[in-house]
Amino acid sequence: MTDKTPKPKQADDDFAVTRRGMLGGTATTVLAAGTGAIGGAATMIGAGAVQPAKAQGRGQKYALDPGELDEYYGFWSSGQSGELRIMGMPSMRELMRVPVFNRCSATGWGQTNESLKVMTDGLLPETKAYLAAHGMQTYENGDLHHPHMSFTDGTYDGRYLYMNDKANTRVARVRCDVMKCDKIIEIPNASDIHGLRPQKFPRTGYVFANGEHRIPLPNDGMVLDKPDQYVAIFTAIDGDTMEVAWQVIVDGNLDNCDADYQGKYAVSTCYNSEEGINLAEMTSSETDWAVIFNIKRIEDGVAKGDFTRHNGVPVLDGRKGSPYTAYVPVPNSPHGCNTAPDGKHIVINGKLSPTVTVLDVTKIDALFESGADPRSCVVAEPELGLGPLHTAFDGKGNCYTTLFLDSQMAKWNMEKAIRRYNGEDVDPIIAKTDVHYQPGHNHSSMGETKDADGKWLVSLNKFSKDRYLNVGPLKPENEQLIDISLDPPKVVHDGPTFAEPHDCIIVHRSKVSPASIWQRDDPMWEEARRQAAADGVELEDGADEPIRDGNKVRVYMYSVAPNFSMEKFTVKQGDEVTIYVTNIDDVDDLTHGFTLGNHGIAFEVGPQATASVTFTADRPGVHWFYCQWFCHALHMEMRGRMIVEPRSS
Ligand code: K7E
Ligand code: CUA
Repeated sequence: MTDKTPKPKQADDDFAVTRRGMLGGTATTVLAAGTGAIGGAATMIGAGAVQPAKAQGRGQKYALDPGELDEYYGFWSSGQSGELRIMGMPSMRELMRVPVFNRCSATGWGQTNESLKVMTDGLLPETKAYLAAHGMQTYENGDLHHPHMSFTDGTYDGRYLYMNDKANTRVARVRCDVMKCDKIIEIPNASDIHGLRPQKFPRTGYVFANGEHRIPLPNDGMVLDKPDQYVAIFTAIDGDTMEVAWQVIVDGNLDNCDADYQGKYAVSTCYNSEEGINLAEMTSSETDWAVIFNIKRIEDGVAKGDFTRHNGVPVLDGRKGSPYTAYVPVPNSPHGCNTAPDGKHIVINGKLSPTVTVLDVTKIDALFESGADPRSCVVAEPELGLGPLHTAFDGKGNCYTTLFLDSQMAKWNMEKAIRRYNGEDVDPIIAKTDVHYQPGHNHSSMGETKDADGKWLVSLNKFSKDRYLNVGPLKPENEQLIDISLDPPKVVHDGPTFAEPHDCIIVHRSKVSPASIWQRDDPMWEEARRQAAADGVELEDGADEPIRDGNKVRVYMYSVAPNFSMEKFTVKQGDEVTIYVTNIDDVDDLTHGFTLGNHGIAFEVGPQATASVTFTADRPGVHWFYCQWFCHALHMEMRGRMIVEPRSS
């Protein structure tokens, strides 16, 4: 060791803790046996015993050795970047980016015919018309806040991830077998989808999505500046077909939502009971609501025709007094809505109130009987600190609530909070952990399922301030890994992130098993397969020459490292050219790409996949195409020419 540079204190400390792994574990065991054993423990572990923090246990290992795999997948949103990110947890290493609502330079998402089909099929006719009139095929931005996995029987089932786009009122689905988006739908009648959660039981089933802003219904210009006629819309999407099943009109603005473990109810936080349109109006009332949706009653209402159809969707009236909803008064402007893994409690986070409100789902049936006290399902309302936004759980009866204004994570006990509400003199708060800074969402390992395991918690902090080297006026955000197996919980790792992960889930790796290469019969390139069949071509064999069909030209090539099947192809200026590339390599990791120089065209072709792009060849001359995905020692040589003959005059 020649490096004498002092190490940062934090790193030193953690290193020491890690090295003491076995020793610390022993201390925990002995301490757990009872106070009488502490003396013995001190003798046994020597120096460790005089440092109380270490005497409580070593904590879990979060820094992995080279080549070591993480225990969890983290699925991260990216806010205004519009993509999904896959992290390894607990190492917090970013493993992959999955473009969803955004245009991706690397993969060609938003440019290939296959991705454009996903991005355009589910748009409303008026949106398609608007985009076409402005020379666009689809939106190229999104605001992806809430990624959640499909459930079966109260836990993740590894089929799909669902996510919202607040910017352009859409909901998307990502297939977990290939980690690519396969459906995006625009939600009619609503404005700006925000809160989104899948049904937990018996399965997903429905994906519940909140339209945050209030708009006229229909929003066709007939009603304008008359906010009293605006409505907010709660939507249930069929997670299998990705079609809207039904919608419910509510009072106020919808924010976040969650589902119960019984399959009976969904719950949304609802602010702006004042139905104001500016900040002062929206926050003037002391109370807002948690709105409870009675799924069975709504389905019955749809079956017996108690709805109005808008844009082809049955829309039920769930405003106050309707049989479909119950409005539970909670303090002003609630935000997060989180169902506890005990299957019984739902936590409504106060935001402008220092409290969270706990609902007992077993008391919700009674709310739908006439004359019920709407607060009779409230069983606790602990005061935690300033700005409670979201709550996570450890499956051991404890809850972890982000305090935005206090920059803290409050650990509190559900049972104690209930006893306190019932008048006992007991403090439900167990610990407060400083985070850096201003946390929004947090999430615990498997925490939104019945399999919550109480190991890790991530705090997604909106500001990194001084935590990293300054990179200019735009700074990263900061996510912190907290070991919640320790008491008090301890921040063990920082991770900077680019705009702007709102939310995440932490899924045990046993729940997910993606494929390593594509299946040739994958539906993603169904249309390419159909067109090739019509042209008498097998995609994996390619065609020797372009196939001409008027001024439409189709080029079928395959790639096998380090070659494209065509060294050159010739088209005429003005031709509408479609290039299909099929990667016939069937080896892990062997992705090819196709970049056409000076045409703004580039896309990824995974092993055994087909991808295609359509453009007009309007530049006479010689244009090189090449593979941009490093695939072989001769990757740099993997290229060819597109020859464009000038239009004959
Ligand atoms: Cu900002 Cu989930 Cu969109 Cu809370 S949300 S912080
Ligand atoms: Cu193929 Cu690089």
